[in-house]
Amino acid sequence: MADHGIDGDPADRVVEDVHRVAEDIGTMEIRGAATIADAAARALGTQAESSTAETPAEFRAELRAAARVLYDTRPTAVSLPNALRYVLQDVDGDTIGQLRASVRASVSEFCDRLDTAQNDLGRVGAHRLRDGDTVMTHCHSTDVLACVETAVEQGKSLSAFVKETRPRNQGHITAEALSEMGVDVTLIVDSAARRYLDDTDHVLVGADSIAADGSVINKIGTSGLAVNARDRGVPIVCAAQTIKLHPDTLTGHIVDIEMRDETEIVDEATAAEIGDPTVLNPAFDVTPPRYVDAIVTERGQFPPESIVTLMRDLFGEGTDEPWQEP
Ligand code: RUB
Repeated sequence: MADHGIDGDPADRVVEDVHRVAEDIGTMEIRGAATIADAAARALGTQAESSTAETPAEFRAELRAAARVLYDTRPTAVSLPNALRYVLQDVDGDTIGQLRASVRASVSEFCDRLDTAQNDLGRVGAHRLRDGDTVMTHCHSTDVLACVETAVEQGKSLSAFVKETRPRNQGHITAEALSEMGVDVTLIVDSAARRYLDDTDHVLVGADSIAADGSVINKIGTSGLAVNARDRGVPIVCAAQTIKLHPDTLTGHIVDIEMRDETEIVDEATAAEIGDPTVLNPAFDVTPPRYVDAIVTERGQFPPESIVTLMRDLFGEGTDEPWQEP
């Protein structure tokens, strides 16, 4: 019997499906902040449904262990811990059946809210887009796509410069999605962005995290694009549901920027041919608020510097980590 009153290590009872989701997040089979949040919440639901715990204490410990497996996958998108927090904070009941039902309800409520928030955000963001406008995108953001899709549904005809977004080429996913919506898509290499900004009406990017000072943490290359857009006088808008607000930055926490494997940039044989240089592969960067015109959320549009007020309303002054052992 362990100190916390349960048999064995709860980590050993995290179900295979949760490990699979964690693996898919780590390898980016599941990617993008909103999609990661949805998958993580559902994985906690799977853990609850599959649990063979014999006591409520065991059940709760297993759930926390599953959350830790998911939490440890990727560090930058705050939607992941925010999703885990949402599901874990209200696990309520005296029996395993009640606890399971409580998790089921929280997961379903969370995923519904995520969908609703994205639709609402899409309607807010679509107001910025006019018939005939051209947007420029970076990476693949479902929040950005929601804005464009709503505008298209409103009958607006749009064109897009889509940056391919090295090294993983998420721009290809964006290009396909925009084409399916009927947007006229032009794919460009990342370094061609400045060349085409003079033909662009809006730069639209998503976010993995928004810091309390209004900084936008998003796919590497966002900050360079924003600086260029400001120089060319093109507004840069970040579409980000409030689940992307990083509550820990209210208390001075710095958002951890994920460093990914160098083989995403250059394979081992090519690296050897070119003298085995040091390769650095940061997945995200930080765009200071002075380069961002607006953050579009499901609660409306905000100048980045004012986002702290919304963050405080939603999260209070700080957060806990309910996946840690009490
Ligand atoms: C994805 C990325 C996206 C945000 C927002 O990075 O930077 O812009 O996650 O996406 P990666 P969404 O491909 O490394 O996960 O709007 O879908 O939440």
